[in-house]
Amino acid sequence: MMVNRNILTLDEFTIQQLRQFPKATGELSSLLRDIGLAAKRVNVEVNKAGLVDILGDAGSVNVQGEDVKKLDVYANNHFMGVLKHGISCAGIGSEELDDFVVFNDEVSNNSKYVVLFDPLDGSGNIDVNVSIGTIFSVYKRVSEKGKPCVKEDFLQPGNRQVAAGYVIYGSSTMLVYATRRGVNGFTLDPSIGEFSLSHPNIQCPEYGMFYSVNHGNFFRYDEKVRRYIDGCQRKTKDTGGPYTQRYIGSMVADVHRNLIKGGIFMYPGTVDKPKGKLRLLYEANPCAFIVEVAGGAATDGVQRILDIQPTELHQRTPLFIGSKGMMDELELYLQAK
Ligand code: AHM
Ligand code: MG
Repeated sequence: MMVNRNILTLDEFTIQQLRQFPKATGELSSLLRDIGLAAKRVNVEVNKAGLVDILGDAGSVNVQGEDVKKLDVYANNHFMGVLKHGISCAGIGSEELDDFVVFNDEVSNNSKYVVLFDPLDGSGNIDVNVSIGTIFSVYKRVSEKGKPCVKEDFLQPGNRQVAAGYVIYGSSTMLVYATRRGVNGFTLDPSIGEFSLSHPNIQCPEYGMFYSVNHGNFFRYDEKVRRYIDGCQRKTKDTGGPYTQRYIGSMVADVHRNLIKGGIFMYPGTVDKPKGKLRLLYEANPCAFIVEVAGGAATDGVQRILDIQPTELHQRTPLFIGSKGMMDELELYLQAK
């Protein structure tokens, strides 16, 4: 098979970016390469999950009170291990762990960044061969270099993210990441085992045809949200509708589709869970950062996701995210009396 040498691998791309900033230390590039490596290893396990005894519950319950799947544990340990042995990360926070982890060795204490991640999002889909993902978020630490990282490093608002991204383990495996300079997507090329730049400079279309929401919760949503969903269905061809409903149950996959094709994803609060289900630090913030850099928007229904000051590692937030034009339209419904 001919290999297209014009296509950059993730490593080549990060090095190319680095070369444009001769004063940069290369720590972020190295961090992204570490994440790419962990993603490739997790991908191998995800692909053979049906064959080996790795499906199903690991028999424990995570800090959110949900069953932990074996693959979640594997992904969590893998991302944590790779970051610990790298040279750029002082500590991590994970959706699967109660508390943040301080690496606390000489190299790590001198590292610039902390990473927060959801090792395997959409884990309810593991057993049925539907796309799942990893989501990550990178912050420059606020604590003093040379010392172990501290909780404040992890409780920064999303607008302080230096980079964020996700990996989709789907029909093909992709890594998408954003820095303030842009969003780029890399598809894993199995013939060389490398993530290769397939979606340079991703821009989220201003409008799209998709709305993604769990309709099963419809009668538990606030009336304004219900009116908006109703509006999505009532739109006529003249008004650019009706929108098509698509909901995978893996946020990464839903957000990815809407990022590429245009659309809106919602996980609103419900009567019984006013803050919804999704976690601010591990799910909402990284996705909001990526979508905003690509030209879209993300709110909790009242304020911009990225401006929320976190108070707890595992806090939840309602989430509305997607194409700018559709988010503006949603806001009209949410602000209506
Ligand atoms: P998880 O991190 O436990 O997998 O939960 C997050 C997932 C999201 O990927 C998805 O959008 C949502 O939960 C689906 O939840 P629901 O089944 O309530 O619609
Ligand atoms: Mg999750």
